[in-house]
Amino acid sequence: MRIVIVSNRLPVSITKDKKNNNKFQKSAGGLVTSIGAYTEKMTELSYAWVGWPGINTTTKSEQEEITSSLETIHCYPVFLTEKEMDKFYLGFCNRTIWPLFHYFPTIASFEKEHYDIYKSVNLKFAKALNNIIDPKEDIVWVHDYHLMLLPDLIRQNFSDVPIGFFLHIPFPAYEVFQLLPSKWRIEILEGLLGADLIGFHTHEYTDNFLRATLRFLGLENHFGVINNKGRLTKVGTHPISIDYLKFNKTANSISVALKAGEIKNQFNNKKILFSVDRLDYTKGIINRLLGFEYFLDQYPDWRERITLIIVVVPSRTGVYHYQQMKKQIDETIGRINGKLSTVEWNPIVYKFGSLDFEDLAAFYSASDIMLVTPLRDGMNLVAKEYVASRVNKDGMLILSEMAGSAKELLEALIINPNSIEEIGEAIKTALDMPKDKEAQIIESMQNRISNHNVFRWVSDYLNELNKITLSQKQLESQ
Ligand code: GDG
Repeated sequence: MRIVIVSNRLPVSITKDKKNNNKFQKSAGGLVTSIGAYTEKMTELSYAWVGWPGINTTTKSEQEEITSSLETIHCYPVFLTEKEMDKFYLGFCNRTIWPLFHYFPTIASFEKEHYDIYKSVNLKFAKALNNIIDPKEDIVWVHDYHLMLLPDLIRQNFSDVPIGFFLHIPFPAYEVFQLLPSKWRIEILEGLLGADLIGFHTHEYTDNFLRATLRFLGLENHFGVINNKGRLTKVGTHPISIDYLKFNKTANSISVALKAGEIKNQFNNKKILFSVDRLDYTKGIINRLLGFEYFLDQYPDWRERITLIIVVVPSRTGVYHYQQMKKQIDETIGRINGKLSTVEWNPIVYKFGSLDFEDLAAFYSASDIMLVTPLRDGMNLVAKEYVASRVNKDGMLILSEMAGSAKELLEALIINPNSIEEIGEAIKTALDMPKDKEAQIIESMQNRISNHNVFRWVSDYLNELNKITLSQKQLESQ
């Protein structure tokens, strides 16, 4: 059996070094962290990964060269033109679906040309897969909102191959999904129903999808199974997770412990609040900064005794709202630091860039409080990674109720990210929390994540996919 993973981006991106040679760079983001943790452990030939290689304009010979070098790591590139990247990726994916599915309808655009190119790029992926899929050996697993039409396009060419689909972002409530023009929303639902199993992070997203299929396609479900003209699709909740041991062991390693010690010394053993996310208006970065400012205004005794370290990883910088968000973050940090800094202290230390894995682990280790405040987030892996990294069972997680992970990490300090006051007060509660209570909370969350780690997520998902394909065969033999 081989798993063919299909996602918009490959787990590695091709970049050019100074001598114009191709080099591989690990792609960023939650999808690659989670699926990559699984593929790293897989044996050769047991998987293939299909996606965009991160580079646009290349000649035919360059494409051939990239294709053969990627083949050595089981990756198969789908090349996109600049126009496709503009209208498909920056356009329909990130100006229509992303804002809409994260409940930002007022900034979503609905341009027909973007949708037309979204369709043609999904078709391009389907054509590429015709040369890759072996229907006797393969299971196909399509990921995320960029490729929602793909399951049905694959199904048209391969009637029996098992197809899974997983959505990494929320599936919105019926009234929000309804904002998509009717032809598009129907095609999207039908596209997804080409899969045997459609997975979501939470029961709410699953229910939203089932309601949409009932209202827009008139399809009932029986315990999550939809029978669409004799073809069964199971719709289920499969909350994604992390490689728990990797984070826990890295945090326990000598090199990371030393780095964490250096960070604490650098900040003179002040309390450290930490946050890290991709640049995104969904992540609630401004409210987090305002929550910290509220805390320092309400509890001035804490000034000069606490620092917020905030890391923002560049993302989608070609989209207007991301450029605006970056400007707003820079200005808000400048304003708060300008207002409160002293000769010896800056309340906020800000990095716009990414950290290497060991540095990220060291910051998780060195931080007394982790702030995760998205306005909306499918799951949020950072919250789970912080908990897994607390080897001494201390520290505290402040977590937005709008993140899928809040459904699992119930013991964290759960806040509503639209309330600056709640964020600020939660910082105070975390600082005042007795050590034994911290230990109880962290341990309980660790137990849950270590049991339900990313490997369990994959195996549960694949078992469920297997079950539904068997039911389909039984139905066909009746
Ligand atoms: C999407 C959904 C869902 C971040 N900065 C650095 C870094 N990261 C890594 C984190 C984490 C990942 O990127 C981010 O994952 P999230 O889940 O927090 O967020 P998205 O990228 O928006 O992911 C999300 C996820 O898919 C999975 O389904 O949870 O809701 O939006 O793993 O560690 N890694 C390193 N340096 C950084 O600076 N090394």
